[in-house]
Amino acid sequence: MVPTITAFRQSPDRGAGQARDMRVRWALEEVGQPYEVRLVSFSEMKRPAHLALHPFGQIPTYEEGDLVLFESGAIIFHIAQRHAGLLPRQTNQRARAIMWMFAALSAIEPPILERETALLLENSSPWRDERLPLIENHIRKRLAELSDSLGGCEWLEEGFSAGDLMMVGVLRRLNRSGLLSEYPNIAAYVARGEARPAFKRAFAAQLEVFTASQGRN
Ligand code: GTB
Repeated sequence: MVPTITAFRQSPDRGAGQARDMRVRWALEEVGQPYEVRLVSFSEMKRPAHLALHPFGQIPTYEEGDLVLFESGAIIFHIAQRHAGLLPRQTNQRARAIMWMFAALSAIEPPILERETALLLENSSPWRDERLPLIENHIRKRLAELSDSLGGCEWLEEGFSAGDLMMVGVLRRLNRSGLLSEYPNIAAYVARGEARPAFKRAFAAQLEVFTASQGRN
């Protein structure tokens, strides 16, 4: 059964592939699973039909027969469990790959989101200039720790896994921040992820949505 995911009809990132459908597309491309995409506008996301799929009125969602999922982490975990290619078969290696998925979402992504909030929503707030360096230092601390963990390895564990997909998906939100280049092995790790053919196919697909939306305007 071909799953259907949802994505922004008009992504505010103008095709930079920063919305979270990008990670789901990437996972589907890695395992070779074709998928369909239903595009939704911001107002459609808050209507009952979409809220029935996603209680918080967001993208991405994932529908596969009777199964409806939201939360990119849960969706990617499901894809990785259902198809070969993103999680090792060996129990302990599999557990460690899953651990990195959680680490990406719960240890690395939160300060990155705080930074985006400070830049986008609190830019004219009086506390912005004091808060931003604190957040960026928190991010640096996490990147330094991750850099030590990765060392000179290609991926976080033995081979590329859903843990790397999630980690690269999260880290690339910093692509334009200048922070990644302070940690050359992390910058190279993100570039390795983005160089994967499956990533490129997913990126091209979401960019196509943006390009088409420009043609409609
Ligand atoms: N924890 C959820 C998950 O991982 O799936 C978070 C889902 C989420 O934040 N979805 C966002 C959304 O639907 C889109 S990805 N927002 C609409 C709303 O809440 O009303 C977040 C996002 C949006 C835009 C950019 N950008 O423009 O760069 C980047 C990331």
